[in-house]
Amino acid sequence: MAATLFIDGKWRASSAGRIHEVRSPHDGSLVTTVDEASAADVEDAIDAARKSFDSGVFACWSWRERSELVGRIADLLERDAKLIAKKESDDTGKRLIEAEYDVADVVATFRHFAALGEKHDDHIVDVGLAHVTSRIVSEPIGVCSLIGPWNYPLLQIAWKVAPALVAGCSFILKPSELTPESAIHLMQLVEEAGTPLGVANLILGPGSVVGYALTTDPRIDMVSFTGGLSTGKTIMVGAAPTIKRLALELGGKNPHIIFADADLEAAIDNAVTGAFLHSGQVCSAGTRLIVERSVHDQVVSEIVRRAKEIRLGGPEDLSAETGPLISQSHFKSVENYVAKGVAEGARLLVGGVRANREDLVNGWYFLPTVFDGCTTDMYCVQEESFGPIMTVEVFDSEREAIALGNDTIFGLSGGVWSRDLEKAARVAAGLRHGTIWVNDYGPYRPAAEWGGYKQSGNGRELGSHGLSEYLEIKHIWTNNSPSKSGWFHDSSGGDVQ
Ligand code: TXE
Repeated sequence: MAATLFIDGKWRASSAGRIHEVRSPHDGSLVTTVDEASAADVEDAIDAARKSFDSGVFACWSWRERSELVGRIADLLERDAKLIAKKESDDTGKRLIEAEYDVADVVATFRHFAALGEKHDDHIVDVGLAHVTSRIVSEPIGVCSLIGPWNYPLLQIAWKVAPALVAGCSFILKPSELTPESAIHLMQLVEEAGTPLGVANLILGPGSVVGYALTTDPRIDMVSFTGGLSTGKTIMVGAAPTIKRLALELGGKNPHIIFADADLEAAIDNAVTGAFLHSGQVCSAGTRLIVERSVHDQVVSEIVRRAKEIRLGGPEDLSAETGPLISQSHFKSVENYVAKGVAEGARLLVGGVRANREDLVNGWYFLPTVFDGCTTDMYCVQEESFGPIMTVEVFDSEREAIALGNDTIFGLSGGVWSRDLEKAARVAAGLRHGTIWVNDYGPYRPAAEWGGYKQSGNGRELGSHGLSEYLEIKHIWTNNSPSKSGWFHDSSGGDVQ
């Protein structure tokens, strides 16, 4: 096995000799083995990142030079797209075609930030004094820990690595221990593109082991994390003593509201996709259906019919529409979630159990599941399952639809379906979530900001704000005609001799 930790510009094996096995969620087979970093490796990576940043070796590059670097990485990602998609689909069990779409999105992300960097300029503000030049400059925030999840492994990492590089930061990247392969490949490309030594570092291992130092060490200036809410809270506590900047994307429990006057065929189709694509392992999955009472029966019976027909299958199965859950422990947590839903009185209409098809029984396949008769006080309505579980609630008025959509600690995304665009706009305005789709569900583009209200997180990724997260803003006030301040009345009244 080639060494898989990248520290200070060199590929290294774990200094503790620890190895981690990556297993296929599709059939449990061994995909690969990678190094698992020791505390000493993490220490070295933080040290390398800090030294490279403080030396100014990369921060002194112009915006144009850094943008060109990120553009070169995009070219290399495009060159290796098929190879990376295969690794990503091996690790996650997702369909190869889906992984290929994801890699195309990764390339688009790098191109977006490269273009943004090219356009970046410091600016002068008018402070109302002719003799003063007041310049606002953006500088890299420093050393960043970039921690990613397993559902869209390379894409979520791309949202962090690309802006960090354009901004001129140094970083330590830690992908999920379940899905490390595409991050290793990315780092090879970051190296090939000519990133200075020590700027980009890769640490592998479970968050519970290597995450602590990466999120608490005083030499880290910023943590950008995508993952679970409880991990996010732990990171926030650990980052507090040194007031690190935090960018957190912690998932959601996303309302998908269908009014009776909607284009129901399109709404139902998008409701099915929004909840069950990638088996619900999507932070913005529309798993909380909120439907107007008069069309409830029609909408729900049609969703159930379609949910039964969703075809599950492995990475190479061209007819498959979705794949397995990521791991045994995640599978168990989804099973428990369903059991809780049943116990609290939600009506199980379809699914709720493991897929029993012969070719799937060695993988973590869970059937698309619909719970009807749900109310906001239920666990299954409030908590994220991150599995293929849709809950259904009904509403009778516009005001009630908004209230239900906001009755959650999360605030990542939501959808509204109505042919009355003024009503849809009022509901979109009333929902406290970071992205609202009107008569659509799920698309995003790198040009538009992504992130959550409330406990879905802090800060924004993508758009232009996704770059600002990695910048400090400095104001430089230059007096072009120096004079006395006039505050201190020198008794000698004299000038300096
Ligand atoms: O996430 P974790 P898990 C949600 C989803 C899921 C739940 C738990 O509801 O069921 O989170 O998933 C690293 N310090 N999302 O347990 O543990 C870990 O190694 C620093 C939503 O897999 O949060 C991995 O790299 N890092 C989500 C990353 O955090 C730590 C995507 C995410 O893992 C750490 C994934 C620590 N103390 C899960 N502990 C989304 N927002 O899209 C773990 N990690």
